[in-house]
Amino acid sequence: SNDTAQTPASVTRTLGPCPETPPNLVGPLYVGFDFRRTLEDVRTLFNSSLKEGGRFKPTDCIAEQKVAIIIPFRNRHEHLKHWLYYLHPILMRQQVDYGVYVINQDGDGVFNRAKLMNAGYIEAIKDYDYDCFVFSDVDLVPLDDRNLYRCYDTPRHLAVAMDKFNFRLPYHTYFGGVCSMSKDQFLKINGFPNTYWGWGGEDDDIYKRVILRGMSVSRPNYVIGKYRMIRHERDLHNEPNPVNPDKLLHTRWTLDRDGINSLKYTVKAIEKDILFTFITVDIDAPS
Ligand code: UD2
Ligand code: MN
Repeated sequence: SNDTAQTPASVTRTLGPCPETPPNLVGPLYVGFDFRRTLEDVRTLFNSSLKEGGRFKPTDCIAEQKVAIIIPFRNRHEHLKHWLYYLHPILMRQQVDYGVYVINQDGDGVFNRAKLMNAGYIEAIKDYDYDCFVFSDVDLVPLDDRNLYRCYDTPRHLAVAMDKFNFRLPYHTYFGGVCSMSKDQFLKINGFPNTYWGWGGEDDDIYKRVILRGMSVSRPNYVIGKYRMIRHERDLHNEPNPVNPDKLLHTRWTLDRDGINSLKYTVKAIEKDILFTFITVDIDAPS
């Protein structure tokens, strides 16, 4: 007979891989930075879709990559709330298995964006088996959700067309703002330099590392790669450092000893918000 209890379909169905092109993308997006928006508003919006620490994975398919989003940070809460408001739904539509890591520099010594990103890489892989890393400024929001936050055959520069540069690259080898690298690609360049204190140069050093290790840079086109940067003044303790441009002449020789293999920092606190993991690190910054 045929009357044996049937197992519900939801239990037996095994999830397939997510489609190559996420099906629910919308393309160009409206982005505005309403100062009345609060972090609490953003929490209310995404509370039910996220897991503690700003973690998400699609429920209807298996994402091919596990992506850690690393944000170098200090005293930019005003920007973070907008970033979270826009990026969470974009990343969900992109069907990414992801986590958001805000790497907060402790104290008020000189800022070091690249060293914070190195620390973010190490902290993220302690948390989950990530194989792809997207490094993003806190003040950059993509204007098109077809700009996929994932890794490619070569290191990828995602922020190719920013409003502040009239939606063009400021120069051909520009690598600032947002980039992605697989674990292999990141390790191939020994991560990022730890020695660029203050504003400027570190993004060019990273670009040089990629080229010196025989890789090329992949990019979206100028339509898909549009971004808005939240307008801001230069922060305190992040002055342009005049020694940084000169350091770029030596990347070829410093790459092997200044990077993820020489990174030293101390974790002061790890706080899990529903929207992000906030990791405060002491990176031994000069005052
Ligand atoms: C440009 C590049 C950036 C980096 C920087 C030079 C763009 C859009 N970005 O940024 O990738 O190469 O030049 O270092 O052109 N931050 C804090 N608190 C601080 C200082 C910096 O959180 O006190 C973080 C934050 O994520 C910020 C990022 O560091 O977005 C870059 O600093 P910025 O926004 O002041 O520099 P900007 O816009 O000239
Ligand atoms: Mn900025």
